[in-house]
Amino acid sequence: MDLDSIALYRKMLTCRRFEEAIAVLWHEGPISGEMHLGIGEEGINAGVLDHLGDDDAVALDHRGTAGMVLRGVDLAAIVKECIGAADGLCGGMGGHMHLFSKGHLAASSGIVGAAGPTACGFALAAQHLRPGTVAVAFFGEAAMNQGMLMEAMNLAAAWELPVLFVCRDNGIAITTASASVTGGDLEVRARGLGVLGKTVDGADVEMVWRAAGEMIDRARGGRGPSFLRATCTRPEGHFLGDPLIRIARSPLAELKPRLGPLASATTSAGGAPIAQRVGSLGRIISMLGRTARSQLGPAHDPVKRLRKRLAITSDALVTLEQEVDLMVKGAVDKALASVTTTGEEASR
Ligand SMILES: Cc1ncc(C[n+]2csc(CCOP(=O)(O)OP(=O)(O)O)c2C)c(N)n1
Repeated sequence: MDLDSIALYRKMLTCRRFEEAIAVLWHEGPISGEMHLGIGEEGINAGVLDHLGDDDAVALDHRGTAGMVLRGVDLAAIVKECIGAADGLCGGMGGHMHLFSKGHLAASSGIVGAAGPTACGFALAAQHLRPGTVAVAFFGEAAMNQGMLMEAMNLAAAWELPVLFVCRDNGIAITTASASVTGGDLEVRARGLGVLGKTVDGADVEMVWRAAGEMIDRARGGRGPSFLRATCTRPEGHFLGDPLIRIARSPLAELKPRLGPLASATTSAGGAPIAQRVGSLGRIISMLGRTARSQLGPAHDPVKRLRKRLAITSDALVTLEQEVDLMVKGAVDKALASVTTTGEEASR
């Protein structure tokens, strides 16, 4: 298969616009609860999933909305699911963290690390029932410290399962710097289990596409599992409304109402020794600085980066972008126009 950068751009932009539309619905109220989006990860999602055919399978995590979009799941059904509508993708009972489509062989789970065993199940079925097909697991770097994912990678190597493990590494698990709780190098860890490992810049979709293509071809040919670690940054942070990102974006406005409570917590009698409290404050401030530097830079945006490199006339680019905007808007409008009952109400 040849690399088609324009087609990849269309896919990435569709994910970006769709997730931006979901964010608007979350801010305006129709979608409630935590919302984890993959804005900033489009290069990884599109670069990997571009290689899959209809009979291949995908296991996603709590950030699986874009994966579902790229598998061709109906956008309006996803919107309705996020809203909790009875006619959503999963009857309105799963929400954005538990999107599932049997027809697309795509399943997600909010349990960190669960994509590993799920993908192994898909890959075992592929090995026996659909030779030549593969399974892909997507997860964050924090999942690499979950036992079940390590067990899944071990079994995948022992049974030579046709599976690709894709680790989207943004360096932070909610508010924990992953380096502070992770031993060694993840690529080396995968190799230690007998799984081929490679690291790429996840903001460079063409680099992801090439690496994933080799690994998926290898799996299709019966040569076993691989692990692709793709670095990325997420301007929205862990979830919409992420306080770390809000403070990193506008420290003065956000910190002002917090200064009083922080000062009294640092100086009040009792509790941890003062030195320890001051040390904790220092760690919070350095975490904010690191977040601002690492997550918010324009250079990390995979969509903008590819757009600059496209060999396309400006008229054709405008047309492509208008088509994507219209398609996403049409799907969201369609979903909103027909929402009546929530899944919860229907099940009562
Ligand atoms: C087994 C399990 N432990 C803890 C959680 C709570 N939790 C939800 S997301 C998350 C961090 C995940 O970080 P990572 O895997 O790196 O993915 P990211 O959110 O950065 O994409 C945690 C700890 C969970 N959902 N499941």
